[in-house]
Amino acid sequence: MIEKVLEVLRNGERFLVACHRRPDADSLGSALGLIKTLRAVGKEATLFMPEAIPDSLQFLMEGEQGLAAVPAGTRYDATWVMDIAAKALLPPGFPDGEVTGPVIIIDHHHAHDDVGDIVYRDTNAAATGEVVVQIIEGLGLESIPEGCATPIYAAILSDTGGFRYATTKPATLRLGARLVEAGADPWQVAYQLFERWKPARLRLVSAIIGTLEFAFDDRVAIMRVTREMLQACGADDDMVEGMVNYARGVEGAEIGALLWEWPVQDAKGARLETKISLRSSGTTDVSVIAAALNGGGHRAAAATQLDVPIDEAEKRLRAELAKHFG
Ligand SMILES: [Mn+2]
Repeated sequence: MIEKVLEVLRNGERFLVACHRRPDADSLGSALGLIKTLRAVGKEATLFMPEAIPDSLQFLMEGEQGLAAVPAGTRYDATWVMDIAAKALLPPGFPDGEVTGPVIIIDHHHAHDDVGDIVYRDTNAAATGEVVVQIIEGLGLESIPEGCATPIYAAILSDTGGFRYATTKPATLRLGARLVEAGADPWQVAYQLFERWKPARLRLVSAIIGTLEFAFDDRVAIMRVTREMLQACGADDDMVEGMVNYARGVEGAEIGALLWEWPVQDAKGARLETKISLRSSGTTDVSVIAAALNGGGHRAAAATQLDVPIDEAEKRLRAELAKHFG
């Protein structure tokens, strides 16, 4: 199937490369890795970036400018979307088919709905960044192209939690070594992604941990974050990333859950919906629970968003968990 992707790559000249909505290190790192790879083989490649890039990922940009909107009249031979599991995660303002050309999905999630004309998902890959290396190899390039090592290393480091998750295979570590040999700096990337916190984020950690509750004989740890908490801490939504891991980290907890109040403004009006992040410490497949609540993800990490206030979302989550733990 990667052959089909390589064929579009070889035949096209101008490409647009996008991330999923609210880009993370894997999505942005793999997008930048692909862009540099495309340029290394003489193609034109542009990043589509209609959203603000989180502070912790700015170091990956290295002077790269993303397009907030595609200029009128522009047409691409194909558009790539990196690390996207569902249509709802396309970035805001994603251009229509006349502008994008065929949409190519490069990903490693078990998808629950399909988006894209050509889809290449390697669910064995620890990160979409790993799939970009498959493309580099598929092109027959001898070495990692200039500028690719750091973004791809960041993609893999982030999605494996620093080479710690069960998705970390010998090949993942070997690839990490190759990327370091090609110029990625392990401490600099780890510092930017994991070790550099604003005071507001630490206040938020404290507030979120303050909501910790246990359910089902302590097998599930549940936390929440509200708009009020964010405001009181002077924190923003980007700072919530990764917080759910504190719940998973409680000894004895098989599942960590975070309920997150999420403002929505659409035809139905302004309201607060609830995002739910789920993490498994190993025994339970949280993608099954997320799927039952209309979401998706992996065995160890899954999520959904419910169009109800946070208390109602918690009730629904607990009802679903009761089927597994009740
Ligand atoms: Mn990913």
